[in-house]
Amino acid sequence: MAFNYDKYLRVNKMPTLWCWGCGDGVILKATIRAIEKMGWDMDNVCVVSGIGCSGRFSSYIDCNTVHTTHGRTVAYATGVKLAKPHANVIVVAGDGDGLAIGGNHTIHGCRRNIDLNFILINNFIYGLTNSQTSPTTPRGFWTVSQKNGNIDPTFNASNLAIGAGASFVAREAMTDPKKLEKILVKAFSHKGFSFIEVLSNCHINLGRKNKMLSAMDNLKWIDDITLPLKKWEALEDEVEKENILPTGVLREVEQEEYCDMYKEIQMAAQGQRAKITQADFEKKI
Ligand SMILES: Cc1ncc(C[n+]2csc(CCOP(=O)(O)OP(=O)(O)O)c2C)c(N)n1
Repeated sequence: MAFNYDKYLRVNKMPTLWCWGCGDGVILKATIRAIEKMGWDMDNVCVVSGIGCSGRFSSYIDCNTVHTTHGRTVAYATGVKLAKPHANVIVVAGDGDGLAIGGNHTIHGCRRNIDLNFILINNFIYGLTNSQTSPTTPRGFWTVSQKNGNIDPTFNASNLAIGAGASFVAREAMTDPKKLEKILVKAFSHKGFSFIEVLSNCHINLGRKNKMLSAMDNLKWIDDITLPLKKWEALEDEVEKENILPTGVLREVEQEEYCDMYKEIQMAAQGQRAKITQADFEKKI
């Protein structure tokens, strides 16, 4: 039977503003399918997204949504999760939103290990604003801000998340939506900060300006620069290894979760307050 996406979408907002062939739609569908697999009640799901093409995520999915300011997704989502620890919170950010202007928030979300599901849509460029260099733009690529080719070294986003302490880190390409759905289910099932780097295409603002003339060329390029983790580990040539991105679960560990620790502090503080009598209070002043 055909999957009923309408149940999860704000159909009155359709069609989306995304360009034809954009990976964002594939990622939205994979996310919805993963939510269905989790059996989550949409009234208990909150999607927080930033600014950018990826930021439109929260406009189209039908649940509690926050379309926040550029780069501030993790800050808002942290507030939501602390206020409603039982909510399932999904954060969606582009590589510019999550690694440039919001890079600071991202690393501290990872460090705190707060139970958020952070989907970083890495299309290697600032898509919405027409092709400025992002922290993941490959070296040598044409961008509107570096017309002679990008000279900035690139971030390996997943390695950054591992370094910052995220307890679940995975990378997958949207070229394989079924695999992506499975990884999202794993990430959603994990307690702690789940960082999922999803490689996606932007054939309009990255591809066609860098000799990938169609969406398919851009997707093929993504497949060319990725390998499943086991195959990547078996690569012997170190230079090749450095230029290929491994996909799959890259880190999965159990670590103390932030809301749990926060709850303990809250309870301790309330207990202390209960012990203070009116007489103590009067004595102090
Ligand atoms: C404070 C602030 N600075 C800059 C902008 C302009 N701006 C909007 S989206 C964007 C970049 C989006 O790129 P990315 O996060 O990679 O998302 P994509 O559009 O590729 O999904 C920028 C610079 C803004 N809206 N707010």
